[in-house]
Formats: sequence, C-alpha cells, structure tokens
Amino acid sequence: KIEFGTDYSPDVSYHFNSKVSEFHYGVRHPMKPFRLMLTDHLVSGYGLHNYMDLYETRAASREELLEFHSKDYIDFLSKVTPDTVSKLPRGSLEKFNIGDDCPIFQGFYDYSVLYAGASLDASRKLLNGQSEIAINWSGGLHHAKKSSPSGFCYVNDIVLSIINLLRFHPRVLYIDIDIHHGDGVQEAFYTTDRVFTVSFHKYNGEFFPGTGNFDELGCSEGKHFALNVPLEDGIDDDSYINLFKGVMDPLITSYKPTVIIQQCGADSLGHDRLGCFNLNIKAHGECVKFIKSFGIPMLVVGGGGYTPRNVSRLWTYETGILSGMILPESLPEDSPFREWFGPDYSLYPTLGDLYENKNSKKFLENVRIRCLERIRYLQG
Ligand code: TV7
Ligand code: CA
Ligand code: ZN
Repeated sequence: KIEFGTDYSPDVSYHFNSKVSEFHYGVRHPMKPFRLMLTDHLVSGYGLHNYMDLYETRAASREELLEFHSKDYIDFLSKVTPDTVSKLPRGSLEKFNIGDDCPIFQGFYDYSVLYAGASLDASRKLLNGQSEIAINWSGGLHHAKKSSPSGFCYVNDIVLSIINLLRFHPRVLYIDIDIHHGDGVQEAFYTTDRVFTVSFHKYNGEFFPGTGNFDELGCSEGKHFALNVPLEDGIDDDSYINLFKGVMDPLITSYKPTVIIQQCGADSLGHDRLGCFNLNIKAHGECVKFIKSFGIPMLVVGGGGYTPRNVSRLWTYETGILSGMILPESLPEDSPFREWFGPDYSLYPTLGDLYENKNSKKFLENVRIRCLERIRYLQG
C-alpha cells in the first residue's frame, strides 16, 4: 500500500517515548499530549516505522537543561508538585508565571524532560551523521524562556537543541510555522548571527504571545538574523505556500545554513481549536517538503495543534514526506483509534473552508517584498 516516492529517501530517525503522551495538562486545557499517541499509531499503522531508525527517548539531564535555563528556575520546576504548589510563599507563582496556561500538573517535570530529551537525542543523531533528518513530534515548545514557562511550554527543547548543534555547526536556521510567534527561540538567539530565526504567525499585537511584528529583526551581531512574517486570519493554501517558498528560497540560498530546525506546529491548520488559518494538510506538508528539497540536515519538531485528529493526520503525512514515502489517502484499517477519524477516514480531509481570508493579495505581496528587502542585507 505504502510506496517509495520519486524524491530522495534520506536516513531518518524517529524519536518518541509513549510516556509523554500519557500526561494531562487538565481537563479543559487545549494542549493534549494524547495527540502524540494518535500520531504514533497512525505512523506505525501505515508501516512508516519500517523506513526509519526508531529511538525510545530518554529524559534530559539537569546539566543539559542548565545549558539554557537558569538554576533557580530548574530548581523550582524539579521540586514543585501539584501538592506543594498551593503551599508556596506568596509571589512565587507570579515570579515563575505559573497559571492556567502552564499549570503544575501531575508529572509535568517528567513530561518536560522527556520531550526535551527527545529533541536532544535527535540533534545528536544529526551531529554524529547517523541521521540526515531527525523527527521529534513531542518537541517544538517554542515559548519557554530562560527563567519562566510560557504558552504551555516549560522548557525550550528547541533552544537546547540549537545550543547543542552550535557546537559543530557554524550557521543554524530555525523555521517556525506554528500559528503562534516563536518568541522563546527568537529571544534566545536575538544577538547572534550564528542562528537565523524565522517565524510565520498570526499577528495583531494581541494574539498570543503578542510579539513577532515585522520590525523585530535582531540586534547587535544578530541584526538582520531574525525575520518575522506577520499574517492575518484565514490565510489559504496557495497564499501561504507562495509566500513561504518566496521567502525561504532566497533566505536559504543567502544564509547557507549547515543545519535546519523546522517547527511544524499544527495549529496553523484550518479547524484548529485555537488557530484561525485555513491551511490544509497538504499545504502544511508542502512547506516541509520544500525545506527537505535543499538536502540540508534537518531536525523536525512538532509544537502546537489543538484538534488532535488533525494534528496526528498532519504529522503522519509529514513523516511520510520526510522519509520519502507516499501514503495512501485512506487511513490504516486496523488502527486502535480509528473511530477518531470518521466519517471520512481520510489522511487529508478538507480543512480550509472555515474563515474568510483577511490577507489581501496586496497585503501579502507587500509582506513578501519587505521580507526580500531584509534578506538582501545578508549578502552585505
Ligand atoms: C506552542 N490561548 C502554544 C500556544 C499557547 C497559547 C492561550 C489558551 C487557553 C488556555 C487554557 C484554556 C484556552 C481556549 C488559548 C493571555 C491568556 C489567555 C488562560 C485561560 N483555554 C503553542 C497561550 C494563550 C488553559 N495564552 O504556540 C486552561 O483557550 O492567550 C493567552 C494568555 C491568559 C491565560 N488564559 C488565556 O502552540 C505549543 N491560552 C482552558 C483551560
Ligand atoms: Ca510561527
Ligand atoms: Zn501555537
């Protein structure tokens, strides 16, 4: 059923530990780690496990976390539990930004070190040349800061992986297609030219996290090494792909990254519980395929995505693209969670029909031209 595609099938490693999918942020909370279990079942249901090196992930160590996070913060995270959180002195919850978005749920620290360990394992496979592409769908938690959690993210697995890659790579490109701004990663590398960060996101000054305007471009050594592509509600497949390729092609050609890390947040899909774009699964996947076509080593991580059945469809489709396999549209028959995917049982149901596209042709053309003008600075 599953066939080799016509493009290159690279050495791909897949990093997962089913324990990460067993944690719960809380009943009403939109982040559902269970979506990772759905994804893993679809990936294996299609037989994709046979075309990748599979690694069961280990926990990141305290020393590894301290490469980016502060000692104070990691001490706090590793000690606080749902039982002790209520007994903390006044002010300490505010100090560490604990609240509804980032609750102290049972085992949240074990969850955090597991998704970070997976990204670190993946970056190690790229460093030692055992993989050309390494995938960790449980990672991509791009909002976490040095000393605070933010937007459902406790530790920043992306920043930790980039720090690891910088040991041997002169230039790292970070690409973020989650609907939210990749603020934590941008901030961590805002003053260096060795990491170029680019994020496509909804921006109106209010939508979380509120940053990511076009004028944020990096500073000192890092000036012109951050790019933000602010978008309005309802962007459709053709507009997004056209803009993405139109910006990323000259960017990669000019910056010449030696390794790429792509965050594939699924909340930019249509029908997402938190998002408001109109992307279909094939269009999101086209962005991944396009970056793969440059043949540069890639670390691929997940991120947001709040309609679990579509998150798992997307990341399965993208696992197929990355491993060079073509998947039949009809979902595997014998999957244990098949009832989640009705009534269509399709890998790519129509998702792009919900919102009015508020991005006019003129607006998008203007965004593209302004991005190109920025990229021209790279050539000096
Ligand atoms: C990478 N949006 C993370 C995206 C993080 C978005 C937010 C919620 C939300 C939280 C809940 C909840 C929610 C229906 C949605 C200003 C606030 C408003 C908390 C209720 N329902 C990623 C973070 C964003 C928590 N936060 O990029 C518990 O929506 O807008 C905000 C901040 C203050 C806090 N309140 C929301 O995709 C992984 N939160 C229900 C229960
Ligand atoms: Ca983004
Ligand atoms: Zn998001």
